[in-house]
Amino acid sequence: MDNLNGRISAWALTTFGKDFADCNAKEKYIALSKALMQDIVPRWQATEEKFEGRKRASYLSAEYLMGRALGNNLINLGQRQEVAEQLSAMGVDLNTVEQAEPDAGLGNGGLGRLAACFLDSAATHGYPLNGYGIRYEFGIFKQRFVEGFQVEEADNWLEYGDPWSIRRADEAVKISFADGDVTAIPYDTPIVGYGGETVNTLRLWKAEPLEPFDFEQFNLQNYDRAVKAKNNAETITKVLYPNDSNEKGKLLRLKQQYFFVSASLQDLLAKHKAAYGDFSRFAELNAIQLNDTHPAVAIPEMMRLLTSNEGLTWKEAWGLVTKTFAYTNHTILAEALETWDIKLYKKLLPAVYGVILKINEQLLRELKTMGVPLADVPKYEIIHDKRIRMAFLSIYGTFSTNGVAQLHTGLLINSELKDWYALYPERFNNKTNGITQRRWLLKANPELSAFITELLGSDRWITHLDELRKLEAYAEDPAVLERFLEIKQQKKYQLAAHIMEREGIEIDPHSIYDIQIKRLHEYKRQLMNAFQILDLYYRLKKDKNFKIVPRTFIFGAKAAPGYVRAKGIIKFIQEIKELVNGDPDMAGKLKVVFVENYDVSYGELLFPAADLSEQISTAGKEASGTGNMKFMLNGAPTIGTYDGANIEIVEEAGEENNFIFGLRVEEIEQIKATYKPSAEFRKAKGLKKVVDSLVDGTFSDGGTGMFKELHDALLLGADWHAPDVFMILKDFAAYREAQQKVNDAYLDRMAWAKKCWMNIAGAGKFSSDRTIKQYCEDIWKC
Ligand code: GL9
Repeated sequence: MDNLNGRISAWALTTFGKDFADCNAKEKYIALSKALMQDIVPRWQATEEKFEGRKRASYLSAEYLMGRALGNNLINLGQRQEVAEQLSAMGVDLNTVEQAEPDAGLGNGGLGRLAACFLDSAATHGYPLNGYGIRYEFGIFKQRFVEGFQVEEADNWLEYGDPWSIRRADEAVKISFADGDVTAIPYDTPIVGYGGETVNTLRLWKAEPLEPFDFEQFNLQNYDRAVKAKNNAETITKVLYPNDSNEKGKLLRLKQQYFFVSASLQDLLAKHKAAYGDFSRFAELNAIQLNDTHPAVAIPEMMRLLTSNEGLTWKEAWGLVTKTFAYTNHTILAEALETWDIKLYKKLLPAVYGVILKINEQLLRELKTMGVPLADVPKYEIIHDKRIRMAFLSIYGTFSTNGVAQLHTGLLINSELKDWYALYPERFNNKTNGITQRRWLLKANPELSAFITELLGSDRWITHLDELRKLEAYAEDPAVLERFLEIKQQKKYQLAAHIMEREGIEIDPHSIYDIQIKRLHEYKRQLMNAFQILDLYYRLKKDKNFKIVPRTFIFGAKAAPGYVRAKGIIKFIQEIKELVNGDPDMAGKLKVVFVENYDVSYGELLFPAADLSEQISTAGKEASGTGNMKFMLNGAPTIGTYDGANIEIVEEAGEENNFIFGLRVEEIEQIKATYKPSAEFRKAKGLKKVVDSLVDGTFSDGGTGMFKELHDALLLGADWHAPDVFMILKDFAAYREAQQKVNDAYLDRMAWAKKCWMNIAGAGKFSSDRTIKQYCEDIWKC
């Protein structure tokens, strides 16, 4: 970077009132990032020019789980090495500065992180894709453990300011709710593609009052009332709803959805109109992707804007909407399919509700002309039982509906949405998820990256991940496998040091690192993993001659604050951790770690260090998964079920290089009506003892009753649900056996290394570059 010293000094001086040398790490991070922005903004402006007049895609998403930006931007600009050296000459360590950046955690998990990977891939490959979303003042909560219980704290990520975003007050728009109007202020963040050629935009909206405060009330000394409108407005974008998959009936959540959707559409329409005068070319020049149903209100809102504000006829507007919008479905969990009580819509968005009614009426007419029998009509109604079915609105109002892995799309077509598939088969398609190799290999694992580049004689894999297939040629090469194992060992040492520092737990760097990191959810079956660990503990206790390869089980997971059962599972794992780690007999054999506050940055340390990737969801429940791909790319075999993208992963890497077990979707379908968990309980070795531990006094849940509740949910059922709906007890024996196979396979060092290597070689398909190219070519046509 030209004149780095001068630039960062100037930023330190004018932002913090001190010399760069006197700044703390957070301030140094801000000064350096601001200096970097001076290089980024001109490229950003040039990109804007480059794409003028071309078709653009807009990604509408309530979540973007970006993580840190500094290291990523330095890498994508090709400046990391140079800047590190320049800083080092000033006595400053770049790593320390990078780590001072707070994660931008504006998402819950996979869905938000997918959006972040997509932005990186689109910018890298020169696709005109911009993101639209919400600038939450507080992102996903910070997790702390107090006596093994999860406690949530506010994530004040903006405390020192955000050097990457630019507030554009001149492009503010007005958003109207029945209870008052607010202003939406855009904050633009540059998305720098690898190579720095294309810089796209992530535009996040912040809610503010129309007037900063009410002077009249202030003069009357009614200070609370003077700022009431301000507080009401700012509440809209105050905090991310910390829920995985579902959020039921919250007025504020509806406000958030409508707020960012209306702002984004107004923005797109105004810009188009300014350039072209009318909307006759809008669909030709715009594609809008709905990231799940969270932004589905875009469909009626666009109709409203075009018909009421722009004077288009209903028919013209509908044609335009259904040529512009496309929808991605990310889950088939019944409780996650969003519906809204019509009362909320009527109260908050009466005009939009009126449009939804009309859309529903139009659908019913269309069903009639298509010859759908009257008896089948209720199956399709968008408004049904006094609720709005957002997935149905999304399918009907778009030209494309996609699932996120082959199995998932198949389930949508054949069961979950089969009625809609019968109506519009041409709308349905699959786009298997992917991840960006720039963050998840190049940045997170520079050691392995350098080795791959050396072997391939080129770094083309950084933008063309299929190149990894050529690594298969080295799968039997002992020198190559040795080098791989050395690198893996290095990453394991690094993680061990971090875990020592952050969690205060010493782990054996030569043990198997067996890692399950993802949101805490019953269907992901962290509880089954916990049972298996406890079973292993009891077996080791009972039989002193039972030999295993030392194993470190690592968990990372946040539970939605209101999800009591998930919190009970966290506490249960923590209790097992205390038992195992506190038992001297387990030294050199078993260790359990639950990392606090698992987030994107922690993930960057965990994925590269893993020996085993836990992907053990109940078949049919995990739409895709993307963590599974991050492990694979870093050379960790999967122990997992035939679910989501796991199926495609073993297709690419070879079943013999992974540990697949358990019931398949079809088998579950067959047995679920007659399934009796208590029978399994008696049959499967070791199972009774570990399940009983929930209620026999082995552990304490601090008197909360959580463990008894977990136990009963498995054996008796609860909340009108059948017992053990996620078939933990049914799959336990198969899982235990698969874990034994892992142990045995690990004993053969070279054979193990080969499995890891074949996973890396097969990871090419799972680049989000491939996914985004498919969206571009098949859906957006941009
Ligand atoms: C999810 C699915 O559950 C995952 O299987 C999928 O990989 C991602 C991205 O497509 O989407 N859907 C969903 O609601 N979440 C997902 O992770 N949940 C969160 O993001 C918390």
